[in-house]
Amino acid sequence: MRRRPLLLAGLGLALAACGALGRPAKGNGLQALAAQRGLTWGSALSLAALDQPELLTLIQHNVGAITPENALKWDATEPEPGRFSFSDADRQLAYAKRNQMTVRGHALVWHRQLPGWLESLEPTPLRQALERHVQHVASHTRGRVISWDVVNEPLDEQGHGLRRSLWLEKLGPDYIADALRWARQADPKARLLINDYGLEGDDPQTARKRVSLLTLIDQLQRDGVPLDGIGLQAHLVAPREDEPRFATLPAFLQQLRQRGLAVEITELDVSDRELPSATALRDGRVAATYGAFLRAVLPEPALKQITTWGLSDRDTWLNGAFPRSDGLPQRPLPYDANLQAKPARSSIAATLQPTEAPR
Ligand code: 9MR
Repeated sequence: MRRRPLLLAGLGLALAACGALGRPAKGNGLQALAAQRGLTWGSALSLAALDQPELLTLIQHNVGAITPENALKWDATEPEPGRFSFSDADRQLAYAKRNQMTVRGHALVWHRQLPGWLESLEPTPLRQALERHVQHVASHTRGRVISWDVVNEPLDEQGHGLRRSLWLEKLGPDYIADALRWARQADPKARLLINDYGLEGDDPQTARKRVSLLTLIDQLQRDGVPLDGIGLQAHLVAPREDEPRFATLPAFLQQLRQRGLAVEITELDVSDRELPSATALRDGRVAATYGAFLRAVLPEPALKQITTWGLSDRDTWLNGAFPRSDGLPQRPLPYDANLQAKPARSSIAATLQPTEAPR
């Protein structure tokens, strides 16, 4: 137990279980297990979930934080210039408050889910629109969002520096520093993050993307830009042949910590799209991938929270984006589409137990 002695961890669990830490930590729910390690366990929350009482029961049992899956994105919050709309987001924030959950804000600046009017703007009005958007949205949620994905997916997918998005093409690289500064002005207490994917594996492309990120961080820090942490989305793929490994991840997390940054796992799921059809085989390999990933990240003291991108397979985005070749629905999350716990859930719970991987 690196962070604190076992006795204190036990006290933390007791406090968490009786709600003294301000978050629900019911019995053997994932939040209760994560709280023993000083971590928060979260899930993305879809709008549809709010109308599914059985799913909500499961969420309340397992989750201490939610991330509105789509309701805080630009197309939802500012569909027309200067006309802001928070009805969906506010329903989700109210749900979190009622259930003593914290909220992750996602996302202030991204290259997707943008309203059409934005894309035709010239650089000067585009920068003004970005400032107004960041200031307005982050002010609206001030005090209700614990951490913000201020800039989402700014890195080039192949690891060649920054992504050539609308933002980079029209505003140049300063849009990242600007957005972080505006977010800090609007909500001084929220943890401000850059969030991206493809940073977890051991392959050369991941290695390049990590260098791009560290280069960006170093530049921002030299310029005194407010940046509190990095979000690793962790959209993982269960490997077909090899055992899942995350051999290089701990050293990368350490590089982030050495820069004074917090780390959050923000969109964890494990795609089974490369695996054969048999359910038991898929579930086993997905579970093993969760276990291996958590064993790599849990010892890292900079880690603050872990969020899965949905809790049950009925919520996953993966069937639309990466359909399996056999047409079967994917099984990437801790619970199946009928809300039954899967081996992934057992693997997560076992790995969170303090005896499994002391930190
Ligand atoms: O889960 C989200 C899905 O409902 C949306 O249709 C999709 C649109 O781009 O975005 C999904 O969430 C993404 C997240 O915002 C950023 N990282 C990748 C996620 C999966 O695509």
